[in-house]
Amino acid sequence: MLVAALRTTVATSQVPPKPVPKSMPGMPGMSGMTDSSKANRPPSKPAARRDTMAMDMPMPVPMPKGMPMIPGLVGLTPPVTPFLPGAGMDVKRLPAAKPSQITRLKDGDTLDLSATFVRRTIKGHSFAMYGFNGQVPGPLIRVPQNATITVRFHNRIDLPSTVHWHGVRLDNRFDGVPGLTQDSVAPGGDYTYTVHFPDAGIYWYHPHVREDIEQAMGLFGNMRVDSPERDYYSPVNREETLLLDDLLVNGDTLIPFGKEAPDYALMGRVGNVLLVNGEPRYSLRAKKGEVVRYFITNVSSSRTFNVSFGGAPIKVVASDVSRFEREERVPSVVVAPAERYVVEVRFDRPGQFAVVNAIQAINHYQGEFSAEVDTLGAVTVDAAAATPDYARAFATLRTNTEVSKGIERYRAYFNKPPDKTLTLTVATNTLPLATVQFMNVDTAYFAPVEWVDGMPDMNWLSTSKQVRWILRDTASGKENMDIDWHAPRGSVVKLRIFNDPKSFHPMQHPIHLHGQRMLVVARDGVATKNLVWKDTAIIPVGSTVDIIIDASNPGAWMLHCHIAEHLGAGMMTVLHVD
Ligand SMILES: [Cu+2]
Repeated sequence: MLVAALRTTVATSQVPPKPVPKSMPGMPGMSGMTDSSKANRPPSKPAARRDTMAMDMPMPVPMPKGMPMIPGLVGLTPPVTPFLPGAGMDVKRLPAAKPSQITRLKDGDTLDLSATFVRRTIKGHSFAMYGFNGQVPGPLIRVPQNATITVRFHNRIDLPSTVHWHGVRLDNRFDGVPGLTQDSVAPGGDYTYTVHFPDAGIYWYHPHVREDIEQAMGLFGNMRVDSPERDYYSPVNREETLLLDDLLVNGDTLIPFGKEAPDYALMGRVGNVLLVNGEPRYSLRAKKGEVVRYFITNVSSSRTFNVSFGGAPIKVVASDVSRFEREERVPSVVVAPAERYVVEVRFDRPGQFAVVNAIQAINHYQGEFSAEVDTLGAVTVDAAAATPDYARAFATLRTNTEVSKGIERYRAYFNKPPDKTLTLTVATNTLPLATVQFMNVDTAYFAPVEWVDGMPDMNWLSTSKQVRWILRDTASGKENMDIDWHAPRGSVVKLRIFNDPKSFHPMQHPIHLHGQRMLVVARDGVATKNLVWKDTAIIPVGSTVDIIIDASNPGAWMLHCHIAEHLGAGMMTVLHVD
């Protein structure tokens, strides 16, 4: 195939130009202050910048083994100023990131939440990164259902920021979207949020400013909302929280981000180190027969995970905003960026259970699909039996009739014509010629879901200056923020989303709606048999997905792709619930 031939011929005459070291002017508030005891004070003088830390764009970016860069791309760099948070800081002097700690709050309580610099050591390399309250992941905020808490956010990083309370149907003023519900919080600034939790389940918080940088650098944490019902979930021996992430590392440094605009705009930044709770390896010691309830959140910028537990039986219980109508046994659980799943796993025999991400990779150059298994960690199960023994409860697949009853009044809308239809597509300009030529061939085949980045060079070189990801309103032809979409409060809206496989570079999009809950009622005309309330739904390439929105929470709410770089490349609109 033409492209494969292109790929295997490395031009030796093209020597990458020596990158010009860029200083990083205009990044205010680089305070170097990370001690949490000082977190409430404004930043003082900037940390000294050492010349040896001046930043270069690494050349080339990490490529999969045996895959050289396309000759036409060798020597190119993305048309943005490279930016790495904390460049020039003495990493050794930063406080080491602490693991997430549980913060139990009750109705009326107040939490101080500071975004600061921390030192993270990953596979022997230390990086200046971000954390909330010195922790990565940030504190696990645990609250009773219907609690209202106050969160005093303190921005002590070097970029403007906010906090978005993902999946929480709260008061619109506190949704954390700059330019829509608030101004972004400047470095050194503060903002007070009131967060009300109407729904039980697992949620997460993260900035809504340059997610491609801030989230990737460690600003994320979970909120767990406890139902007052004692048997809301089945009895288990243990509960674990898994935040799935990845990080793009190049030797002993991170690949810089684009200062003015996100790079990796085509596919999003897909890391080459997989992380669970911020660490490259998850481990747990359990007893024979132990049932573990896992609360799983995908906090990565772009990667979709497919998680399983070494053959141990898995029961899927809940997702974003509710439990499922019926519990089901599943071989694995697919989690797109920003989605959550609650699963129960029974480790029924002694031994090692590998926690893996098993996916189908696509090699864009050869047009080949191949199975790939990454180990995320391991559960070591001892011979001693767990007590109590929850084998019987685990074997029971519960029916949550309350969930079905709650959905009943929406069923009349399932088969009506859509109120709104969106097409997902992309527009590009001034991409390198080699990339354009390649894409014209590449689009001849596509994967419904791209699990890995099979074209890191083209992806790296693309920025949101050249790539515009699009939500297009079929009726008006309007795109992204030009769509003027209103729904009366209390209405039920049927939204149909079609992911156009004929676009320049088709890709799956995890579409997230703020402040409301929604049901995925059909995929490609096939009705969903087991419903669950969601706030994020993956739209595979070529698919048509029907969504019912419960537009019950007034305000201006973002609807956007949760791939951080796609959001950064414009893939967003607003639903006004009047
Ligand atoms: Cu997207």
